[in-house]
Amino acid sequence: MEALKIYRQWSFFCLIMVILLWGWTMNVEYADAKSIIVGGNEGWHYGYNYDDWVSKAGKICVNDFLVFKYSSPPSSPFPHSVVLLKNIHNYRACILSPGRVLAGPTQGSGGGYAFKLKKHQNYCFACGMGNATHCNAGLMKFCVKPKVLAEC
Ligand SMILES: [Cu+2]
Repeated sequence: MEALKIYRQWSFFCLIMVILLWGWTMNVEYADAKSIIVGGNEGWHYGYNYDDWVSKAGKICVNDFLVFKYSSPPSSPFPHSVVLLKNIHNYRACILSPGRVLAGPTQGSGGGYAFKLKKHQNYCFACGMGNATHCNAGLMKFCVKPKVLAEC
């Protein structure tokens, strides 16, 4: 009888530990997700060095959101967009066409356009406007590889 009682107490203890551990790991996975405004106070505009910005942006992690903020055409004569480039070669040469347009000129106003970094992989972004001049001369391009959660 005594052995059964100890066994029951022990299994109850184990169950509680599993629940606590599960709660803790879930917390680790979701509590740290941040929204990072691309360019900080500068936002997403022509002539700001986004390679430089991303190198100083601090830890960018899997599940974080990158938020692109830029004004819409009526209030801004220089519309912007957000393109997810196909690879790092296309980033270097500003080749936009095989990329995917994530947000058009009207999607950067208000809270901005948020993109979730779901995986531990390289993501390269550029502005798709002006026949790639915003990407080339305007420096509106950068790549980021979000850190795995264990490193965040
Ligand atoms: Cu642009």
